[in-house]
Amino acid sequence: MVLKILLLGLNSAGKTTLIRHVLEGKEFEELENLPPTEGVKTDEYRYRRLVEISVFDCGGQRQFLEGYFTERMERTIFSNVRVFFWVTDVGDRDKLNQSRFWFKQAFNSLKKFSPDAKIIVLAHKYDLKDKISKDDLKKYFKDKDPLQGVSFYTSSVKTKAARRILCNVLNKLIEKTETVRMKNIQNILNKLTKRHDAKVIMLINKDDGLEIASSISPELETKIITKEATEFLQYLSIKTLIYPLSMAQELVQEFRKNKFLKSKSLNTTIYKFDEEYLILKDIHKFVSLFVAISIPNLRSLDKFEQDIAKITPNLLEILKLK
Ligand SMILES: Nc1nc2c(ncn2[C@@H]2O[C@H](COP(=O)(O)OP(=O)(O)OP(=O)(O)O)[C@@H](O)[C@H]2O)c(=O)[nH]1
Ligand SMILES: [Mg+2]
Repeated sequence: MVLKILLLGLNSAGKTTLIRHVLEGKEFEELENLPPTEGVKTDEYRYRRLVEISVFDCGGQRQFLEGYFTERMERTIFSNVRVFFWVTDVGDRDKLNQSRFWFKQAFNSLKKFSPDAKIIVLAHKYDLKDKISKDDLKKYFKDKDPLQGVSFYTSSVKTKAARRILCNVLNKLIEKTETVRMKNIQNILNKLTKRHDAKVIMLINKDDGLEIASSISPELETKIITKEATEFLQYLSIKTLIYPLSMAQELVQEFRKNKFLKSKSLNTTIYKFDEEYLILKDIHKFVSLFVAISIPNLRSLDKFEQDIAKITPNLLEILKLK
């Protein structure tokens, strides 16, 4: 099953930045100065390594927009859409009128070719100080039109709100179709967590940096994620903001002191402080394991690494990477 996502909006609204931020795990600074998108750009992604997503990112310059509604292109663009994002730059009041106009065209085409698509208007660049509020945008877009079933959300690549919104929407879509696979992965991680009394074991998709599944020791579950833990995970390119992962704050502070242990294997990085270890291990070109664990001696670390080697084939099989 491939999920088709359609992104439209006026030029410079932030569509390409937004989608690459979420699905390629890149931060705002890495995405500055992207060239304008020429016509329709399609890309395939593996969201959380669990589902295939086909993104239609449509350049928003006027000459392109006009083309999308011609008989030749309309069907191709607007058919089989699961989620439609209309991206509006909330800092650009002068173009709101145009944005509303083209949104309504797109809305009609969607109703014709993908009547079941989820329709979302993003009040994007919400980090800007001078902006139109989401509620005002909603009023303006709705006008006299009820726009049944259209949801409005604020979004920003700078504040990570964009990642939260897009992931929420995508997670809901895959919740039902991927339940069994997710449960199977979860079970494997839970067993390992229990066996070694680990604090956190997370399986991560390297493309988007997002968690595929995680297992957290019960005593940590109630703690809220700290800012420092978040920063540390970001340093490791793990995007956890949307997950209720908790981490011991002390581990992160200790990490700053830069104690650092080399592992025997090249694809593993181990950070050690006293008896606490943070392990980041690539188990595949596309997948890593992140582990926070307390280990009394190197022998039990060896044992833990052996257990990881044992479960790896199963995990890869469930993720269809074998
Ligand atoms: N402040 C702020 N700027 C953003 C945000 N997202 C994107 N931008 C900026 O908006 C500008 C346009 O971004 P693009 O992603 O190229 O816009 P686009 O909608 O793909 O434009 P076209 O391809 O021409 O349709 C860039 O300078 C981005 O850095 C955001 O969340 N906040
Ligand atoms: Mg673009």
